[in-house]
Amino acid sequence: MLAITTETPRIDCLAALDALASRRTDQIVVNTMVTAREWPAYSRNEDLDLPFIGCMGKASSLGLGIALGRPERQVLVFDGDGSLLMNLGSLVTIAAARPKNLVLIVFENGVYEITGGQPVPGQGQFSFAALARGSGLERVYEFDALEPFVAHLEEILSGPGPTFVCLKVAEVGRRSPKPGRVMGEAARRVREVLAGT
Ligand SMILES: Cc1ncc(C[n+]2csc(CCOP(=O)(O)OP(=O)(O)O)c2C)c(N)n1
Repeated sequence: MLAITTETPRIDCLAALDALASRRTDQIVVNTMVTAREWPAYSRNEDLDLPFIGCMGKASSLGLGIALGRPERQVLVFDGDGSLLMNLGSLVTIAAARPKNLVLIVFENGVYEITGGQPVPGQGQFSFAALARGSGLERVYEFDALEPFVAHLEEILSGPGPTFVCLKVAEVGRRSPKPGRVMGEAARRVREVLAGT
């Protein structure tokens, strides 16, 4: 497990999305919670984006299913901390299924940001990285500063998964725009791209 901590307490969530967008190539990106609202402004390959709206807790499971169904294609999942807490069992399932092509990134901001910033239970008392390790995942990263995250991004994206990344981010801090695309349309477009049409 790699845990890099510095004096900078929290990563700028939007800067992290920008860094991910600039290194993302042809990966499918499942994005949910605050990232579903903010990712469209950064994504350079919207045809392979799957916004997952309202389905709190399920992004990691959806990402696993897609990764197993399309093993030739890397799948990135951007999850919320409250959301992942609702489905911690998916970490065990992912570790057991061992999808080489899955990268699960949890944006840990400590709050339910899109519903108004209510605190996520247990803040500061638990560690996603430790939960991931304890679930059987081996490639586990945790960052609380942008620079080391960016420095490790290539390694994160190129190494064999399943890979788990915890980003300790600050709240975006504004009312993020509602996603413009509906899930059905996005899923149809992803299917078309994968089918080569
Ligand atoms: C099963 C279920 N419970 C509650 C909600 C309402 N809800 C939608 S998003 C959200 C908060 C999400 O928080 P988090 O996963 O931490 O993501 P953030 O908004 O901070 O990015 C809540 C409570 C829901 N959509 N589904």
